Amino acid sequence: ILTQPVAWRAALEVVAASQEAIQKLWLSEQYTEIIVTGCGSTHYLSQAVAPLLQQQLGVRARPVPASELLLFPDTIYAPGSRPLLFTISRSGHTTETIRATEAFKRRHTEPVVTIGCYPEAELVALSDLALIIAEGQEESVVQTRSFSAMLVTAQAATALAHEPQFQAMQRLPALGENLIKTYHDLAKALGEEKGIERFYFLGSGLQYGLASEINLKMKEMSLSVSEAFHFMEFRHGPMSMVNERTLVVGLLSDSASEYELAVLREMRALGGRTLVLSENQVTSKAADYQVTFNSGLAETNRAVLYLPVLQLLAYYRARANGQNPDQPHNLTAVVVL
Ligand code: F1P
Repeated sequence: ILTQPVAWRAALEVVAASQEAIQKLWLSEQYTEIIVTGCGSTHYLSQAVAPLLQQQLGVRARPVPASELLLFPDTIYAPGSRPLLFTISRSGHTTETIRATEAFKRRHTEPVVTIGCYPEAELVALSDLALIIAEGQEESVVQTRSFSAMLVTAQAATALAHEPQFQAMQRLPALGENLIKTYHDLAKALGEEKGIERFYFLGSGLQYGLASEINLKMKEMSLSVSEAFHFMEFRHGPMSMVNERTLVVGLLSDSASEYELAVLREMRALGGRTLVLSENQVTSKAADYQVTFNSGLAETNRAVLYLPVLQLLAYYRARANGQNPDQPHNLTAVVVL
């Protein structure tokens, strides 16, 4: 978790090296929509990447778990549509993702793109374009460094459709290092705070997939009560779970922050505590604790900055609960059907 900005730097280099192929793909008229797929963490990464692709490239894009794509293709592929398949897998060996890709190739002639961390993987051999970040490899079963490196890869690849954004993103590794240094103590203190028993991660738009991923980190590493919701959805029922032992974590957007801050103020009034992650400092009425990026980057380019402090929060909660954060209960690094 602490050294991951090194992997972000490597991700930016991999994208720069494939610049021509990526730009050619974005300009291609071969496809009419993009389906983004993965499993577990990489499904949540798909949830973050699909809205990013749609916003940055102006093409319809949606996330689908690889198992659904494999088992229920007729609920996903629309008649007459020409989808590009965008697969994401740390290992490149997860059976559901591989089988869904093979089935896609039997039905469609459109390209397959993959992001992963292992160059020799089966999924790489099935793809027309592979962006592989070996620096993202990690020993833990839980995805942290790999997840953020693959996210930077997707962000940087879409930024190539808007050249100045790609240049601005070169600042990310330094920003990440600084963020980890500044907020490590806060993450540790909150992770170890036994007065907090429930965690809710709220994110909307580009941030929903990230909120889901951090919820998974908290759950699998520390076996805590943890859920993710779209900001406004939280008020339609789930907020009945909020009490003085609750931490509500808000991954703030740029465009709807007024609404999101109103939800957080409401949760504080119900007795919950709030942690807000945002580009700029927010009013203390909405936040008990704050992580401020001050990155100067557009929302489409800085998503990865939401991750390290929250990964650390889950790590310290796991330690405080007596769990091994690298090797959660019942999990293996690669799931085989
Ligand atoms: C997908 C995944 C991981 C999870 C665990 C089991 O792996 O579900 O997200 O943390 O390691 O496998 P991959 O396809 O991204 O390698």
